[in-house]
Amino acid sequence: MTMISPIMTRTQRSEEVFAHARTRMPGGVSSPVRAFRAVGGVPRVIARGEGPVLVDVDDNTYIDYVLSWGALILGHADPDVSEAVIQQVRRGTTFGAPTAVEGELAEVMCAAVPSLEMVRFVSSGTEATMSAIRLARAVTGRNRIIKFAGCYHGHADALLAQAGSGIATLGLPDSAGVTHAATADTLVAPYNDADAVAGIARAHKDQVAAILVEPVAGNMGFVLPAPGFLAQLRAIATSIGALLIFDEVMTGFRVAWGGAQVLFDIEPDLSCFGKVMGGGLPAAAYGGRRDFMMRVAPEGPMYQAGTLSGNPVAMSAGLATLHRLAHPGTYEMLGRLSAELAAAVREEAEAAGVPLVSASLGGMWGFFFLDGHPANYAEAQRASAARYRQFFHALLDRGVYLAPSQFEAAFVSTAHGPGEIHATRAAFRQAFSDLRSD
Ligand code: KE4
Repeated sequence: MTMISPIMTRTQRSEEVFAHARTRMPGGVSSPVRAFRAVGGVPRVIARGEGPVLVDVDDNTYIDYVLSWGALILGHADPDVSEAVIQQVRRGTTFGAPTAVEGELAEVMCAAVPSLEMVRFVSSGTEATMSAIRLARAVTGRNRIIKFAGCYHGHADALLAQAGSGIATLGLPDSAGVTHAATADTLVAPYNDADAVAGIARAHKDQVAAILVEPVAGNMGFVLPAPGFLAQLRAIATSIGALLIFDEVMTGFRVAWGGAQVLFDIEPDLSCFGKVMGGGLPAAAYGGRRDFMMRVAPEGPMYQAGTLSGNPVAMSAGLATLHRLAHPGTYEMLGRLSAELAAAVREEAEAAGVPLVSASLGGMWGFFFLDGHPANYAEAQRASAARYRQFFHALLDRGVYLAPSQFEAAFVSTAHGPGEIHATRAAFRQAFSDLRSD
């Protein structure tokens, strides 16, 4: 059982290491969210992970609900995954040539996900979604992509688009360096608004190559699809001859063995995976129907490649992870843990008189400082960032590590148990007491 550390003041070593990092890396980080800009304070420099726990360079201990943004569904340094990686490293890390383990992982994924007949491995979720939309354009001969405000699909130019004024207008660049041309074919609709998508589809119907969606949103905070939303997207895509692409980089093997598409009984035309299926190493994939995937080079005209795609170390980590997840009862256990955490934060907030809604699905959960569940990004943005910031630090000081941004989801692992849940509920209670006294 993880003991909650007392209120912590020790961040000296993190500050020293991070100060140097900032001299050589923008923001001192390899990915922006890690810099704590949304919550302020000192990003904790992590020394090691053990099961459900992180330990930072000042030897502070945290129960981890970020789990490398969902990748570590078995927890940190899982013995089976570590052994599989070590064994492979001893045989060589990468050959730039076919290996048996790629086909083994592809077989497990295609057996688990009914819509998958073939997959192509890549090294990041960004590559997976970027390639999936290229494939959709190759298959349909069309250019336009419909995505949803608040859904994040990696940093490919075409997907760094924000909603233009009015729903049916084309996307506007959402990052410096992204050109108008790059987002000119990206249409942005509100999440959970199938009528808006139908409107866009009517306006652009024979130009739309794909509808790209996170089947459960995890990048605007944790937002579930409204009943029927995903089925409506399926029907709209079919009606206009566009492909439906499920970005399951976060939800794949996280909310259920076969991903959100199995939970919601929707068959997308293409799917993207990452995080969990890489077992904590850089691996991702896109896949779908055989006739679509046979358009991918070298079988077909759509080019996509990668030096370390399918490298045997990441494949071994992913295969070891999925073998463990296939055990009966795993997702029921993960679902219980997430539901207990969602209930705990809601109950402690209620006891403290703080408006808060929470939800969970499989190994994912989340909450908002709102008095009603948000259906989309605009509603999620109404949640108090200041209150999240206070809550985040009150928990961090008590040894509970949530995402340093309210527009993220929280996760659990098979390494979390009743002790961690009990300690986390206690930290919630104390943190709400801090909020009340502020
Ligand atoms: P990567 O390129 O970061 O491997 O995957 C991009 C991606 C694609 N699709 C979905 C649904 C995703 O959630 C992600 C990446 N998720 C973020 C967390 N919100 C990764 C953390 C980060 O950017 O540092």
